Amino acid sequence: MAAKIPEVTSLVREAQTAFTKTFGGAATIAVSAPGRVNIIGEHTDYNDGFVFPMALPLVTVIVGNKNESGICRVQTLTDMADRPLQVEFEAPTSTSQLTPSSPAWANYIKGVVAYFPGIVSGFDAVVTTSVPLGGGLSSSASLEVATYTFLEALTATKPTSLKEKALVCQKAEHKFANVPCGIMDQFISTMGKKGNALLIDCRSLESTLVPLCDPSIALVIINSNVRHSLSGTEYPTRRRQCHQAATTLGKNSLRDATLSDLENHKESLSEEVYQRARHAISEIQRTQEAVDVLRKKDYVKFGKLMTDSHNSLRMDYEVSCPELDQLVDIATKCPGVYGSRMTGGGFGGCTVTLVSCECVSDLIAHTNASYKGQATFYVCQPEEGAQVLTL
Ligand code: GAF
Repeated sequence: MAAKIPEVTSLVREAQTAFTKTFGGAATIAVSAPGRVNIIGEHTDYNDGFVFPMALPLVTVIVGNKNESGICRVQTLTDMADRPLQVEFEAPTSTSQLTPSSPAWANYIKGVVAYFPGIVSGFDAVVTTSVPLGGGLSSSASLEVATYTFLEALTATKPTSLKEKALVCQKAEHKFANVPCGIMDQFISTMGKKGNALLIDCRSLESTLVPLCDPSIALVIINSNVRHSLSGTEYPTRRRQCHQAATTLGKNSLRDATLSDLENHKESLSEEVYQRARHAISEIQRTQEAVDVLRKKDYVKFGKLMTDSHNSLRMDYEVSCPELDQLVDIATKCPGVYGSRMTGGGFGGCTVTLVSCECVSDLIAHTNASYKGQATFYVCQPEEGAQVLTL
């Protein structure tokens, strides 16, 4: 069976109850920011390429209030590996600068507080989330964007643009979590639109809504429940290899390169760097082609491009893992499945599968029967980006 996704209102209620218990009184501000699934265009954002994510009904919620103490006090209801689950830090002033410290979960919040373009005085807040942690569905970005949205409501400061908001959240992740991520996750969590996926040009930061509301198809997200993390060396190494390939090809980024440019420089690149570049260049092309065929409702071609993307991530980019490969393998053998791929940074987390609507339960049954681990299933429609909620 597909997992039941908690209603936003029930997350808010749970956070409100905890707020009253911990801080007293009732929170007057509530915000939410979604996780995302990337449908195609993986490891292309930091190559100035295209990505095609949608916002999920899985969200991070923050409720809270201003306080008069100059201290920011935050409690999380999520059972994080790193403790404590409640932190306090001084609101930044010219004399107190924030720096990352333990516990790690609080750094995503501190980073956004540090770079927020308004004056943050003290606040009390409770955070909760339905985005699975380490599931490759952007729990980190949803926490950053929820924090920014909370601070907007707290201080009545609006960003000059939603792009600026996404960029501040990305900077928080770079500087406070030490992950040199691209812009995709913060962008979609900020700008997602119900009923639409978003084709994002990660060079110009222009985006195009692509309606995704055909009742004959479904996108099924399958969590391998293998925890992934971007904080190791693999992600930065991939980024560096792409940069190295672009430099050798005489390009600003791999967005400007073609596969024949790559072939012409093959001798000057190590086999590994050549493969990384082949993934990035072909994936940027695949993403544009995929959106073209999706607009024509050619799900067969779209699905093939999804599966090609997975194979490229597996063989050339080497960011998949046996569990994700097994899930894709099972899915692509199921009747009614158009295509399937890993989604997000890789090394664990989720797959995304495009399947004809009437075959969803067969896909779930086949996966449960054959997958070596314990999978979780989400059948999702595209949702709105971050919002202030009415209490
Ligand atoms: C992670 C990063 F945060 C994104 O910026 C993106 O690079 C993705 O991995 C891979 O496509 O989610």
